[in-house]
Amino acid sequence: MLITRYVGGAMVALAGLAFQAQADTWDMPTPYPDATFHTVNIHEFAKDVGEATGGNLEIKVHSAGSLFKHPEISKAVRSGQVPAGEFFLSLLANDNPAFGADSLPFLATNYEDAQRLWAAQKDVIDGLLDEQGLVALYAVPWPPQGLYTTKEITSVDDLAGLKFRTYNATLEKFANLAGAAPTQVEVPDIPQAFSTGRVEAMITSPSTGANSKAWDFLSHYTDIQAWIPKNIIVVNKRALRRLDDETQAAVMEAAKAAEARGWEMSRKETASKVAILKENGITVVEPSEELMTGLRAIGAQMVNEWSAEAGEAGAALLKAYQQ
Ligand code: PCA
Repeated sequence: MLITRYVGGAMVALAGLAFQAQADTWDMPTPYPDATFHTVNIHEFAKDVGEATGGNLEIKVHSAGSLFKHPEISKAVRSGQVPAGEFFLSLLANDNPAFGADSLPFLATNYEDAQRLWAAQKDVIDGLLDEQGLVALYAVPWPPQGLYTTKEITSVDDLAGLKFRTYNATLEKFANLAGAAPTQVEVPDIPQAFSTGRVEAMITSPSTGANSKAWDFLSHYTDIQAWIPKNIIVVNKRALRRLDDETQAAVMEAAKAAEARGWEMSRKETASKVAILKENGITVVEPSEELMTGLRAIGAQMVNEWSAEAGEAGAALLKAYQQ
């Protein structure tokens, strides 16, 4: 199916040279299932672009890692295999630590701070993406990240040895420092990873917990509000420049609206999804002093190490954020 798509895509690209007036179709891979608010927002974005361009640019969303697996999406857009895509921004932290600033524990834990952090990150990230032939369309945060377990957790010691589901290198490090045993699992695979016993705890948002039906395999949600990480939607620079000026402007306009709408959706998700967790029998608890002190100490160590790695760009970013 994938091969057919590529062959089809190549033919469309060639035909496009002969028939300039032909409408464009963009295949857009995304990592998360359709019910995820990020994906809902992307469908809305695609619809806005279609309408604003009178059908000149059709964006076809391929959700839940169906066209490319999550770790492949940024590379697929970079290489031009697809013109646009969505991914978890901090997955690029290997390329440059600046990409991972929003996943640092306890640096930005409420929406106001997250917004200021994004403002401080934006220019640095635009520059880094530009070097990769990418243009950022917009970024939207997940709700604050909380702790899901099968028992009450009152200190970092309680996490020792737990098989811990993670989603990026930063969380893997956090889990390791907390004495847990991390395993990377993509969102669509969460239910199976828990039901087969590969993992038994995780840190993620109320959204991902509720959408994964966490109550089927977990009992406690501790509201540690550890960080507010973002998804980013990027486009291949050449693919964007190939569009006529009006269509490019329509894409950028729709992106701006999608960013504002997405942040609003994220805020609303927090309370509504915690309520769903409760309704389904999850015990929602406020973290103990002891747990928070322990987790914050790990966070402080990680921010220090990040700063050392991130060099001047990181220092500038932190300074802009802390002002
Ligand atoms: N959900 C995604 C990323 C952060 C979040 O809240 C996940 O769990 O992978």
